[in-house]
Amino acid sequence: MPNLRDILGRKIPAWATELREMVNEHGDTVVSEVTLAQVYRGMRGVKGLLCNTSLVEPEKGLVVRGIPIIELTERLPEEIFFLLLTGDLPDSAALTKLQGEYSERGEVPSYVWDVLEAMPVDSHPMTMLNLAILSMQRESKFKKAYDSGVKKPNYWVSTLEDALDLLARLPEIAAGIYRMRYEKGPRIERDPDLDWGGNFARMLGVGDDDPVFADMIRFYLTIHCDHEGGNVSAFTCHVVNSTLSDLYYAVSAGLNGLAGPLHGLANQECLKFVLCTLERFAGVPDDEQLKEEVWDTLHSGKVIPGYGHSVLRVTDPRFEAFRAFEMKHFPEDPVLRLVSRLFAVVPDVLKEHGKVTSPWPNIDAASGALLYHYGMTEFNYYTVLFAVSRAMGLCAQAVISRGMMEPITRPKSVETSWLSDQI
Ligand code: NMX
Ligand code: MLT
Repeated sequence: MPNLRDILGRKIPAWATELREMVNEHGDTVVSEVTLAQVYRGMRGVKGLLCNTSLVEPEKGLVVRGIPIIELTERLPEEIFFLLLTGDLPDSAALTKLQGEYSERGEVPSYVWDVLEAMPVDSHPMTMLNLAILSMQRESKFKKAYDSGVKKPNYWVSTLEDALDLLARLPEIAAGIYRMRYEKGPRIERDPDLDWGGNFARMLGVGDDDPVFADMIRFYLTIHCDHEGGNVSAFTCHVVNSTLSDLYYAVSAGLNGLAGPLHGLANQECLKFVLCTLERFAGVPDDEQLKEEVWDTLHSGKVIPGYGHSVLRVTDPRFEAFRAFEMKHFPEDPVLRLVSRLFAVVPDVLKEHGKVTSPWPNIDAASGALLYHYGMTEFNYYTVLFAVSRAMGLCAQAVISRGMMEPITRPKSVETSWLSDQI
């Protein structure tokens, strides 16, 4: 039965050749222009990056290898990783093979726990996760292969090895952080016969073995998998990977970006906002009170977490998928009811406010309600769950980028005086 390495071994050379021929023949074709405003505004909309794992369409949202995310929500995260990497969903034999790889590689080295235990007890869980990842850098198979002189067309092979090792271990590390950081008792051992998400749910020790909780974790891991190449975590990972740093460096760099409140940390900020509002009004406020609350937040100079997006111009389909899951399983939950009321109120307020390009909710507006419902009330942990999932996209992008033999990323910067000379 072919494994991922065999499958990619057939596909990657063909992808790389196609790209190289296109660049050789049409390298001077102009594909994007840059305005002066875009130089300042975070290169928004500039098409200057290659990413084949997924695409975010402003009016449609995330499309993974041609498939809208909404059609993938019942797939296992392992299937999604396979899809991101190869462009195809695995058949059951290929899925079993990948799950077997995870199972074989899943043991977390004991020094990782030593590192985590040595950290101050109030460390943010994202700091713990990233330090755990970095601590394993010494095991990088890419680093060893590079040092022993492996050739460029084969860089992706040991990068894939690193990706599989890292992804196999992440659920146990992330669950261990949850139990350690919030004093939930000893770590729970993984079950080598369980799937990646099911094992994560088991090791968190939440949800009293409720099968819906495990399904929720699988769903959560599937839906946060990737969001093309330009978001901060993917872009950062790509840049670091392009220096031939190994995946441990590159993924932790990317996830450090995810830990910002304008990116993945927005899920924690959103739940914090919801809980503060529930507390202030001793329950779900009416829409007028809520409007006032949203205006107060805006007037204080803060953003409304979970709303707005740099690319999307519609409600994020991932938000809709979360809401559908929540409405199906626990429609009466007060946190969820407030998330619904915010959805009814915030877009109009943001439109009236007049600053935001897109007033619609993104994934982070809904994801925390689910976790909270299951008793995961420690909202500063939520970005770790996002990170475990997003590591799939970062890893898949990095493997393919190595396969395509992309050079070091190095755009040109300019001075303000140069900009003013262009006017
Ligand atoms: N609340 C208040 N102001 C906002 C919001 C918001 N939710 N969204 C954008 N703005 C402001 C933004 O700060 C900017 O102000 P200024 O001109 O003073 O700098 C202005 O509106 C224009 O920004 P946009 O062009 O609409 O958005 P941009 O592409 O710069 O930023 C986000 C996109 C997602 C960073 C921004 O919408 C935001 O800060 N949202 C809240 C945080 C959030 O939900 N982040 C999660 C994104 C998804 N993820 O998981 O990573
Ligand atoms: C993401 O999932 O990475 C976010 O929606 C942010 C983005 O795409 O810019």
